[in-house]
Amino acid sequence: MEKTKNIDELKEIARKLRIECLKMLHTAGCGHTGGPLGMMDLMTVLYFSVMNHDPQNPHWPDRDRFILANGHTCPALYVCLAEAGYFPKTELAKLRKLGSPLQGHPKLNVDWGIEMSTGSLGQGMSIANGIAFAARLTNKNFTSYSFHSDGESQEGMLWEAALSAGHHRLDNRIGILDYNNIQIDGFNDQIKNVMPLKEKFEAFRWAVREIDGHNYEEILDAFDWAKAVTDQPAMIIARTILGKGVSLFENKPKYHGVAPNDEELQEALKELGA
Ligand SMILES: Cc1ncc(C[n+]2csc(CCOP(=O)(O)OP(=O)(O)O)c2C)c(N)n1
Ligand SMILES: [Mg+2]
Repeated sequence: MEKTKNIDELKEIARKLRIECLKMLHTAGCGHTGGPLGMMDLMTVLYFSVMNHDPQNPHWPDRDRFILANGHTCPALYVCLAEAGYFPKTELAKLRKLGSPLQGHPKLNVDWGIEMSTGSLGQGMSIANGIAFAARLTNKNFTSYSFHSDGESQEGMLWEAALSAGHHRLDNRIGILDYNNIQIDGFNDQIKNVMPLKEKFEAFRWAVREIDGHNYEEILDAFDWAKAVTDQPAMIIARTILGKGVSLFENKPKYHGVAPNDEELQEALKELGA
C-alpha cells in the first residue's frame, strides 16, 4: 500500500476519518465516540504511514499484524480499514447492525483486515505476543502491533503478558497505549490510577517512549524509534484527549460510550469542517 510521511496529508486523512467515524456512530445510534476520536491521529499514522499491509492481499503472510486490545474503540479501526480499501465505505453505515461484519467490538475477519476478535480488555497483549512468537518461529520479519488503553491497564492479564514479552525479548512487538486518563466510569487517576506506566513497562523490560498522541512529528518519530529497538519489545505511551477534535466531547467521560445525537453531530461536523 502507498504510505506517506507527509504530515499535512496525514492530518487531512485523520480529519476525514473523524467525520466518517462520527457519521457511522450517529447512524448506529450507539457506540463509543470519545476513545476513537482521541486515537485517530495515532491510528492514521499506523495505517497510512507505518504498517506494511496490503488491502488487496489481506492474507499476505508477511504483513504486519494489528491487534486492537481496547476493542470498544473499533470505530477508529473500521474507518481506517475502509479508507485503506479493505471493504467499501458504504459498509460503515451498517455498524452494529445484525449480520454486519462491523460489530460493536471487532470480530475476526482477515479479509476485512480484522486480525482478531477483541473487546474483553486485557487479552490483546497475549494475542499480539503469540503472533510475534509465530513470526520468530517461522523466520518472518513482520511486526506485531497492539493498541492498549489506560482503563485496560487495570487488567492483571495485561501485565502477565507484558512480562512474557519482556522476558522473551520480543523485539518484533510494538505497543501503543492510549493514555487519556478516562475510562468507563470517569477519570482513571480517581478510579484506580495506573500511573506511572513508563516505569512499570520498563520494569517489565520494555523500551518505553512517552509522546503527545496528537503531535505528528512525535508520533512518526516514535514509530521510527520503536522499529529500531532491538532485544526488547517497545511501548509508545501516548497522552491523548478523549474526543479530540470536537470541543463538545473533549475530556468528558460521558462520551466514552455514547454516540452523537442529531444536534451533537451537526455541531461536530461544523467544527471538523465537513
Ligand atoms: C474484561 C473487561 N471488563 C470490562 C469491560 C467493560 N469496559 C469496556 S470499555 C471499559 C473502560 C476501558 O477504559 P479505556 O479503554 O481507557 O476507555 P476510553 O479511554 O476509551 O474511554 C470497560 C471497563 C470490558 N470490555 N472487558
Ligand atoms: Mg482511557
